[in-house]
Amino acid sequence: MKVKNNIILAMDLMDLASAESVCESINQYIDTIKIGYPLTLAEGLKTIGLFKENFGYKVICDYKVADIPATNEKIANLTFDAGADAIICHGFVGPDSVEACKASAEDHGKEVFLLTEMSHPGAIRFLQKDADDIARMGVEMGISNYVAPSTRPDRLSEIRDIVGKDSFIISPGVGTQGGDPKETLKYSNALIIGRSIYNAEDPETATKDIIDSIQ
Ligand code: O7E
Repeated sequence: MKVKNNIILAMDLMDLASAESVCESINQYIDTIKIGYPLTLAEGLKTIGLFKENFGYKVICDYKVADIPATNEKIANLTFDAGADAIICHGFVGPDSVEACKASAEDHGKEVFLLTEMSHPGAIRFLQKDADDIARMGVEMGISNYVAPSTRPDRLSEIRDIVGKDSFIISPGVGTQGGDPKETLKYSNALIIGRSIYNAEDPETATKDIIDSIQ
């Protein structure tokens, strides 16, 4: 996936009007948006199509799919049928569950991202122990897109070593959670950024400042 300016907007505002207003102000700088449960549960799956039609964005659906294969397949099919370009699934549920999302993506000609380690402090307790193995599983399965944390560059670097230089990694945790944009892009292909942009007094200036900082 090609991502303009290496920035994916994490749009977690919970009403479409506010979300669209932020998008209008930064539209010239981004072409890829990630939406998750906050906006989808508030406004429905129609948001996927609206971002595509109104802004021409690539839409990554961050539904962190983590169920049995049969249920994962239903969730992924609904997401792709609504127009998503990619879906994010959890890896800890194992290869059969991940395969269900991957197969749905392939059937629709779309992409799947495998979530390895998460960016928040609590991820250290359980997920971190298995994150390398989740990444190795992804490689064995032929997955080429990954999510790994910007808040721990050492871990991000280790996950990059496992998935290889040709894999595509996107990283949340920049800004509000403490991750540094430039440091993150040493190992990652694109930054996932939410509150530092959509909660900024001036989202356009905030976006420009981030772009300047990674030049
Ligand atoms: O901290 P913010 O506001 O910049 O937002 C970060 C976004 O990335 C937000 O949507 C959150 O749900 C998501 N995220 C993390 O913050 N940490 C993770 O480990 C994983 C994600 C995520 O997007 O998961 C799938 C990519």
